[in-house]
Amino acid sequence: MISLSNEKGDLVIINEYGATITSWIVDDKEKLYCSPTANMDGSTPIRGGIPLVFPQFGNYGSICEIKHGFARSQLFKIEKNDTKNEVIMVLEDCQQTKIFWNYEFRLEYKIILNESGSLVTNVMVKNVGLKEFRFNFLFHTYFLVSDLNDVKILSLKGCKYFKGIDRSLLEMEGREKISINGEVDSVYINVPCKISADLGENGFVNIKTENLKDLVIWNPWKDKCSLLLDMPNDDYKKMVCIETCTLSPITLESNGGSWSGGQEISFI
Ligand code: TA6
Repeated sequence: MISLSNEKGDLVIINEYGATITSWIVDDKEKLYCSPTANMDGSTPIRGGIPLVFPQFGNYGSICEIKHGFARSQLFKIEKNDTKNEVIMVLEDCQQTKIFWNYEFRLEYKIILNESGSLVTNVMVKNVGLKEFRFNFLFHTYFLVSDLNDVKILSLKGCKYFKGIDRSLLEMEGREKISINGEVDSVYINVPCKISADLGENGFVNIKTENLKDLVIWNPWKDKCSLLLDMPNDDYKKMVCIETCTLSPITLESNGGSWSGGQEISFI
């Protein structure tokens, strides 16, 4: 476990499995949902916090054989952690990753807890092999909410999105404020690089992205939540995932092709 802190006592906790941020406390308040029954030992991806989805989103795109890729349960190495508020973690191809995705890569993940309390997560993916590859990348951020009825996601009016689980229906978002009152699993394409959400008592969040032009909103609601073995049945009421991502696959040429992207999340 790695922890980052700043002068005013804000705190970030990171589990080496998946380099998953499991807790982010700003002004004494937890901002992320992490399931009390999540597995923290790499046996399954951690249910909550900020899991990293790489190299494939869901089961789409025929990129690799594992849902949401493998990065979220692999053990990352700590590359640099010489200041209290910053860490760089790295995942590289190994025998195990090659079973799912036979490419040579380096994924560098930098996490910074700023003095203001904002959380910066930046990723750099490099192709260090002889074959070109394609990938998706996604920050699967679970925000903590105390009353789901109060949640309103803003900034998406006018964006195109795939509605529903089968992702077959492309619609135009007409709502100024998106509320969660049933199962939601929507993939928005080409969203603005500043997204805001009102999480009620849990605060007003701004998400600023770089090179992540798509966005997923997810809440499993009652029925789907009861199927999740690592989450209490009623906990869908305590979370909403707002996932910044790049979904049209990025292609990296062999021998050094690289891509980077990231987000800064801040509460006001
Ligand atoms: O990002 C949304 C989503 O793909 C949903 O369809 C839902 O399955 C969710 O991720 C969680 O997936 P997981 O494999 O963590 O159960």
